[in-house]
Amino acid sequence: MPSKKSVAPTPALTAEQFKTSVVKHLRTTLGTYEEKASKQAWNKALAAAINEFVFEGVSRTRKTHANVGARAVHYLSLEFLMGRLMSNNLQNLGLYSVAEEALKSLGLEIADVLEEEPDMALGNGGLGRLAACFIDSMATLSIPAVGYGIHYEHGLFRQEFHKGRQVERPDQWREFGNPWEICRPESAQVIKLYGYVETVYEQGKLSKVWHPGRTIRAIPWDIPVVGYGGQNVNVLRLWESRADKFFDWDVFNSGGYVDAYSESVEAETISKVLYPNDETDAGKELRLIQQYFFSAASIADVMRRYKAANGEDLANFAKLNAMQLNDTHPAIAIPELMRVLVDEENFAWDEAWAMTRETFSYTNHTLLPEALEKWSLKLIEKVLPRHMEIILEINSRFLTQEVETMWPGNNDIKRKLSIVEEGAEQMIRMGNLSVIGSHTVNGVAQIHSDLVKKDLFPEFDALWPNKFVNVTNGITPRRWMKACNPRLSALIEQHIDTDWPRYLEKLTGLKPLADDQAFQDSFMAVKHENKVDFVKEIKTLTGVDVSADAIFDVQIKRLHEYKRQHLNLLHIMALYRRVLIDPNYDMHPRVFIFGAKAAPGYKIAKEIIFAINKVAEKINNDRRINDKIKVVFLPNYRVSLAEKLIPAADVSEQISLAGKEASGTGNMKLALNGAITIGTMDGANIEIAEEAGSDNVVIFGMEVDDVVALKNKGYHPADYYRSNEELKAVLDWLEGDFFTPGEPGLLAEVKRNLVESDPFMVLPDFESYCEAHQKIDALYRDKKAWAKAAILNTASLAKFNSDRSIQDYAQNIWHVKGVEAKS
Ligand code: AZC
Repeated sequence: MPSKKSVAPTPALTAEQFKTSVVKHLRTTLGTYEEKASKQAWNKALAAAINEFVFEGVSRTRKTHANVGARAVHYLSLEFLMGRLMSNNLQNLGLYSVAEEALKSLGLEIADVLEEEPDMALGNGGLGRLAACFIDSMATLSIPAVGYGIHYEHGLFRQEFHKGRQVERPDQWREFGNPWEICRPESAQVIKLYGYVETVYEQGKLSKVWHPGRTIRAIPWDIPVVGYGGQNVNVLRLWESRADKFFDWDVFNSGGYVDAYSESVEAETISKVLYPNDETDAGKELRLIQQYFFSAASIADVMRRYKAANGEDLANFAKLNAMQLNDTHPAIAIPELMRVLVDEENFAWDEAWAMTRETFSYTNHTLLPEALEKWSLKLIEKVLPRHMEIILEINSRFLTQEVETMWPGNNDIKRKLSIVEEGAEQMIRMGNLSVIGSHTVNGVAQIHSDLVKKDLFPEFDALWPNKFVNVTNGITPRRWMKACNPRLSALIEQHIDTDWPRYLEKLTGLKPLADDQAFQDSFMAVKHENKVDFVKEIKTLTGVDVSADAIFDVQIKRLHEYKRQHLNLLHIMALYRRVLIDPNYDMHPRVFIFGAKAAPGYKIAKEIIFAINKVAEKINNDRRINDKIKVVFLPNYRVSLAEKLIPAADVSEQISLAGKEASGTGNMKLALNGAITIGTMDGANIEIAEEAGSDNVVIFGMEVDDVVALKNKGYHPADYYRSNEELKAVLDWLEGDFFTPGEPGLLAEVKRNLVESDPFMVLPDFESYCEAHQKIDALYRDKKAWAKAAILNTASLAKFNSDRSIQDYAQNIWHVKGVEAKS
C-alpha cells in the first residue's frame, strides 16, 4: 500500500467550529441571520470565514519575503482569467470537507453555495487562463511573486444566443462586491499621460523633463492567491484607474455638474472594460493607455517596495527583481523602466539598459501576424512623448551597434529588425521591442518555440543564439482535477498518494492499472456519473435532451478560424447526411458539444456560431436519425462551465491548422481528465501524444511541412470542394434553406469563405478528419481498449502540470528559488 501522504494539512478545525465562524460572519459581516439569509449571503459569509485563514497567509508570506530579501518575480499580464476562487481556496487550504460538513449541518449544499460566486473573467482565453494557473503554481512553489494586471470593472462579455446568433452583454462580476479583494489605497500611484518633453541643460548635463498633460491615479486591489497546502499566499495586484482630483468643485459650484464629472469619467474609463479581442490587435488609443497605465503603476510599485527594503541605492534592483511580460501587451514597461532609471534616478543610459535587460523576459503566445502588436509612432508620441524618444534611442543604439557589428552595411536586415516599421505610417513593433529589451524570450510549446526561432525572429536568433527558449505550458492540477473532478480524484487516491496534486508524476502509479478490469470499470463509472451530471446542465442551458450513453465530443475554446470549429461542423453535417441516406448507418450515438465566444467584431467567427446553432437545431429535432447525433452549443462558455464539462468529456477536439495553435491548454485539461484527443500535430498536442503514447491519441491531417508545401504549390480550395462528393454536398447544403427554413442563404457566407479562400485549410484536412472520427467510433465501441487509453492519458499527463512550467521559468529564465513562508 502506498503511504497516504497529504500536502494540504487540514487546519486543526472542526466542522462545528467552522460552522460557528460562518454563522458569526453571516450575522456580523453580512448583517443578516440564518432564517432570512439568501444563498448569496451564505456564500459571502463562507468567504469571510475562509478569509480568516487567507489573510493571515498573506501577512505571513509578506513578512517572510521581506525578511529574506529574495529575488522576486513580477508577472505582468493584461489578463488573468481566474474563474471562481472559493472552491480552489478551500481545496488549497485543506478546508473543503470541513466546509462541506459545516454547511450541511446548516441545511445547505456546498455546490449550491459555490454556484453563487460570479466568475472573475478578467481575460479572454488561453493567455489569461495560463496567467491564472501560473500564479497558482508560483504560490504553491513558494516563489516570491506578484501578478500585476488591471482591475476591470467589466470582464469578458456575457454571451447569449438570440435566434442562434451571438449577442454580447456586459459582464457584472463586481455588481455585488467581491469578498476576496482588499483595496490598498496606501499603495496608490500617480500615472502621467500626454504633454511634452523639455530638454534641460544643467551643470554640463543634458536631461529630459516630461511635463504631463494629465495625471491619473492607480489604486491597487489585492487578491490573495493561496498556494496548495495554504502555507504560502501570494497576491494578484490589480490596478483601478481613478481621476487624480475626484471632481472640480469650482466647476461644480458654478453649475457645470456634468462637466465637473467628465474628467473622472474619462479617467475611470481606463479600467472600465477588458478588450474582448482574442489574438487580434485592438489598435485603440484606450488600449495603449491601459497597457501603459498598469505597466507604469506596477514598475512604480516594484520600485517602492525595493526602496522600502533596500534604501535608495538601486544597484541590486535587477538582481532582486524579475519581470515577465505575458505577451507584448506590457512591452511599454521596457521604455518605462528606462525612463525611471535615466530621468528620475539619474543612471547613465548604458547602465540603465543593462539593468533593464537583466530584468525583463518575454513570452510569445502566437505566431498569427495580426496579433503582433504595432502602435502608430504618432500615437505613442502623443500619449507618451518621453517613451517615444526612449524607444527611438533604444532602436538607434541597437541598429548602429549590435546589428551593424553582426551584419555590417546590411540595410535589409536593419529594416527587418528595426523597432520602427517604415511605411505610409510609421509603426512601432512591440514584438521587436520586447525581444530587444529582454534577456530571454520563450514560446509555449516545443513546436511553437521552434517556429518562433525559425519563422518569426530568425535574425534575432542568429544575433543572440541563447535568447530563445521553450517553456511548454501547463495547467494547475488543483483546479483542473482535484477541485473540478472530485470523483476521479477520490478514485485515484485509493491507489496513489494523496499528495498527487502537488507531485503530479505520482499519477504514473496508475499505469499498471490501465489493463485492470476492475479499475477500468471504476474509471469509466466515474466518467459516466460525471456525464449524467452534465446531461442536466445541458438540459438547463439549451433545453436539449441528450443521453449519457452517447460519446461526449467536446470542442471548447475561443471561436477562431484557425481553431477550425467549422471543420468539426462539416464532419457533423457529413455524419448527419450519412444517417439520412442510410438510417442503419452504424455509429455509436454522439453528442457534439461546443463552447466558444467570438470577438464581437469578428464577423466570420460569428457566422460560424450561427451556422453551428442552426445545424444543431435541425439535427436535434430530426426524428429520422433516432438520436444518433445531437449538437449543443453551450452559451457563455467560461472557466466555471469548463470545470463542469471537462470531467464529463470523452473526446477532446484539438483540430487547429498545424503551426497555428501555439500550445493550447484545454487539450491538457481534457486529457488529464481522461478524454481522448482527436488532433492535429500542432502545439502541445504533439507533446501530449509523446507522453500518452501515440496509440492513445488520434492524430490526423497535414503537418507543418505539408501546410508549407501546399501553400508554396498554390492552394486552391475549390479543387477539394469539387473532388470530394461528400464535402461538396455538405458545403452546398449550407447554401439553401435546409437549415434555415424559408430563409435560404443565411449560412452561405460560411461556404463562400471556405470554397473561395479557406485561409486555414479546412478542406484539405476534411477527409483525414472524417477517418480519424471513424477510429474514435471504433475505439469507443471496444470498451476495454477505450478505458485503457483514457486511463493512460490521465496517468501520463504529469508533464503538463503548471508547477513544472513554473519550475522551468524559475530555473532557466528568472533564476529564483522558492522561500517557504513561516509563521
Ligand atoms: C494563446 C494561444 O493561442 C494558445 O495556443 C496558448 O495555449 C495560450 O495562448 C497560452 O500560451 N494566445 C492567446 O490567448 N492570446 C494571444 C494574444 O496570443
